[in-house]
Amino acid sequence: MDTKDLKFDSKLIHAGMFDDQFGSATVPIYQTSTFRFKNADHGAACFAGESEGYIYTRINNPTIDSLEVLMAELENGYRGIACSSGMGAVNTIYMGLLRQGDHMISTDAVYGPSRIVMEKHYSKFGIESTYVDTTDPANILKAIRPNTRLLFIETPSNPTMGISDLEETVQIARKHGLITVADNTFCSPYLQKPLDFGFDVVFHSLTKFINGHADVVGGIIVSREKGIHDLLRPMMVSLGCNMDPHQAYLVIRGLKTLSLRMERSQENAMKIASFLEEHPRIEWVKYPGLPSHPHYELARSQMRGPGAMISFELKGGHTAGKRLMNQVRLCILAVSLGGVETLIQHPASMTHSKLDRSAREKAGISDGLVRFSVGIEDVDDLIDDLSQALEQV
Ligand code: LCS
Repeated sequence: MDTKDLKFDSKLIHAGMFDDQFGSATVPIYQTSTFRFKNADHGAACFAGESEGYIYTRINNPTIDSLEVLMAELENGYRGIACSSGMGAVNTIYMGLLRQGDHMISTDAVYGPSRIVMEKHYSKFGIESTYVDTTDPANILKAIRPNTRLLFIETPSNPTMGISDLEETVQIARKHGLITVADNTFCSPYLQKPLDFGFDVVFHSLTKFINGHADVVGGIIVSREKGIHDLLRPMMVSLGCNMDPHQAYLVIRGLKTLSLRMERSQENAMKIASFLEEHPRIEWVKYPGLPSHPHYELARSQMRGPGAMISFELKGGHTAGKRLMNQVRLCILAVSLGGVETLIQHPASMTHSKLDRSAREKAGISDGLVRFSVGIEDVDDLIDDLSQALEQV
């Protein structure tokens, strides 16, 4: 069935599905590493790209294909490339789009490892990078050099919740011939579609909202056009960071409830952010759904909703934050995000601990910042848990 013209929620259920010989209603798991050719000529034709047959699961597999088609439809892109993790997607993008002597501009508060791998490892191969606060387009303009090739932004940023202007970023990039990439992990395509704003590439850690059940690690890249897809696809295959068919099946299953989960968790997040903002033990709260957020209007204009991620700091900084994290009972003290369960973590000592302190401080990741990923539990229970924990701080 052609699902291209269906609405988003119908695509979640039906896009990427294909007919098989048994009439399966859900995508079967093709748990096979390799595929039998009909004969030697067929094998040669598959390798030559002259036949559509499957070859080997690192290269292609029907279950993984299904997820790639589904994600491309949700992001309004050409085609997806599923990866073993979000970092697999990041490295496929860096390796596929950058050459020796190139320069990349990125958001200073990106997910820590996306920055660490660039600064520590790609620099060894002559690739330069500059990390700036991309919420101000003037900073992007100032950072552009003659060898700048890639503009890699994360919005909202992890963990500072900064919002970069998608439209303006694309305008700057087009004027200077830069390829644009957006990490859409905090939003999922339910809340934000960077390709619709003209971005060349969007990617996700599927581990988060898209799978949504804290039981899979995965990543996906969706390109707007065939040209960039054709650069990235062979790179993923060569790096060997392909997704596994069972992983793909679980993500497809998780995706069916994306809209329901996003709606419920952002409704909970709005109530929790308001509760925290009014609490006497809280210094500040950053949540795009609160009018106090510095980019509240921009978030409203480019996101369908404010999402389920909140950053805040307690009065008493890190010491107080540590006490809070040790006192919560229902909320789980763990990294990752975007699952049905509420998680709390401390970026400076956990997800962003490998960045040096000065880079963290410059990016707004204070030692006292606590990050909260709101799940779909009953919000009253979550607020009760936070209240009792805050009382003991
Ligand atoms: N991009 C963002 C925005 C992320 O938050 C993460 C993981 C990645 C990429 C990498 O994806 P992965 O390889 O883990 O699938 N973020 C994590 C976090 O904030 N806590 O634990 C992992």
